[in-house]
Amino acid sequence: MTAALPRPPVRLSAEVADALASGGPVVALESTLLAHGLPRPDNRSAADDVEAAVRAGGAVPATIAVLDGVPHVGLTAAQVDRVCADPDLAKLGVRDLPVAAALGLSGATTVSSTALLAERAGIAVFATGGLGGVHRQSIDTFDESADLTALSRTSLAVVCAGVKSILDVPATLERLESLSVTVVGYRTRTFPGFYVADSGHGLDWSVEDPGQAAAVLAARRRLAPGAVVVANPLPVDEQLDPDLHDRVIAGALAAADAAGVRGKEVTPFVLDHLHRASDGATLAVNVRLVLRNAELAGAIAAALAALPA
Ligand code: PSU
Ligand code: MN
Repeated sequence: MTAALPRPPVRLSAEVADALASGGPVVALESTLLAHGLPRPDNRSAADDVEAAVRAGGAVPATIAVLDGVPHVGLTAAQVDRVCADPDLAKLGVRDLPVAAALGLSGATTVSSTALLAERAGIAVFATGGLGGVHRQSIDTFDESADLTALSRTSLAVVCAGVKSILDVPATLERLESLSVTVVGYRTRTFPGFYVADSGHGLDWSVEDPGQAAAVLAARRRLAPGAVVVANPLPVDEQLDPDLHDRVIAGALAAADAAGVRGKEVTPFVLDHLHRASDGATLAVNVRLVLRNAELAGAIAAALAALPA
């Protein structure tokens, strides 16, 4: 029998290492949404804008990706260039990390793998756009994102605008309950609908400010492993027109079906289809909600750092 398993080497940028060493606020950011969720070249400026939003919220950003087999937590500008420019960059969930590490491969990290690597680095707050979840037709395809089980094991606050609206939202909420993932609305008792403010599904709990979100996370960390999802809706005046939303989503799902797209290609295919079918409207809203989540995550990290130990 082995003693504790060795931890995978995680390379921290100097700024992130300094912030963590002094107990300062840090926010993890995933790279799949940059590499596979947003089109090139817009993804490159979005990457900078997301990091700036974390700073505006009061924390140090730590964008995470695997480069030449090494998980990097906090990227240089040249490393962000690599993530955003390479059309063949792999999409790495948790199960893909050992292969990338052993074979020296590079890839963008999803919510699941970013959460794991962030936790290993000692980061407690994470911002993304929308979580992966249970796909529509999952009864036939068994397609449920590894994000959900990962969040049941990692002790982070994850700020998101709900789950991507291409998914089966009520089924995803049921799975989050089964997995004992804590879910709170940010100033709302309805679960956000990603591109739209309201998914139509209720929540049991809400928090009113970053300090309350930080206190819920601190209590969760004292209790048992598992994430706190902070669901942050877009304001109604910034959401995608709901009629356009329903129309383009139906078209994108039908296109994915017709093209026979399966597995981890589904989410990038559908997001790309939506961006085209809406003439960029979904893209603008997607970037906007990620920026809002990043800023709120920065404020939650700052509030967490200010809590008494
Ligand atoms: N949120 C976005 N855009 C994205 C994603 C989330 O706004 O591209 C990504 C995340 O990285 C998430 C992944 O973990 O989609 C889920 O992919 P899958 O459904 O294949 O598990
Ligand atoms: Mn999937």
